[in-house]
Amino acid sequence: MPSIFRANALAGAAMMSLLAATAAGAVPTGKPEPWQMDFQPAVTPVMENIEDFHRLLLYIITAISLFVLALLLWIMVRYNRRANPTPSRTAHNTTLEVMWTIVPVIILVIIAIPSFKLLYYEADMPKPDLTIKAIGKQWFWSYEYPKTNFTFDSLGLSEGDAMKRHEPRLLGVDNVIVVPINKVVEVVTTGADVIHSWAVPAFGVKMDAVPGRLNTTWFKATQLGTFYGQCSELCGARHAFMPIEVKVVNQGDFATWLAGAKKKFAAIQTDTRVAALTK
Ligand SMILES: [Cu+2]
Repeated sequence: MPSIFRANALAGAAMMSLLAATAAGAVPTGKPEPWQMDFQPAVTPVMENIEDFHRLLLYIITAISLFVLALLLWIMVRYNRRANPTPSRTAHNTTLEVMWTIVPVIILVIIAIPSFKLLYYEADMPKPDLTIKAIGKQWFWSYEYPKTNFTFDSLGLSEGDAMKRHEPRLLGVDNVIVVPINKVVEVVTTGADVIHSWAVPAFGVKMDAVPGRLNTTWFKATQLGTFYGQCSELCGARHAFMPIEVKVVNQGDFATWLAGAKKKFAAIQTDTRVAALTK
């Protein structure tokens, strides 16, 4: 084998093993990595299901692409001018036309079934253990823990502060959301000015935060760690500077944090008119 081909084969093999390592559940870092090619590793059941669905689609599109490539190569070799000097004048083939209509329909149905299953799974929230309200503002997030009655603002760190705190650039925040592991966390989103979107890739969560509306999503983190996300709806000049940071801790640490947060952060000021309406 010429050395250039051998080098290519080696590079190919290395790439395949890298992809396999990523697919086979790499250690979650909760943030995007340089040269990352796949999703961030899943840490919630919803994201695991999204990954499964993505893998199914990947197999299907790879098979279709290879099939089309094989057809193209076959036609180029078998039916070029030299190999086939007198071409056939056939214009229709009913069987073939019925087949190339029916087969894609069957493929779409095969995709639709798990797709709807996943949509229902995401939409059907289990009974929440904890509720957090995320309010998108130009350009930061405010969070409320309604059951424990406190609220705080969460601002993206400047580059200097991020470096000092060993936080990733454009992802670290000053006040982190803390949640317990293996608990269903309900996230209620809304916008204070324009539409924002609360998204954390490792959780498989992305929900628009619309002024005048309350949208609901949920996650159940099954691993400890810090997970990052970003506003995912173009909301103005500093859209790129309103990151999301969620720390998943065990129940004991959560209780300690909650006790401290109640003292540190302000009580939620319920608008008396809203309170009267919702009584
Ligand atoms: Cu935004």
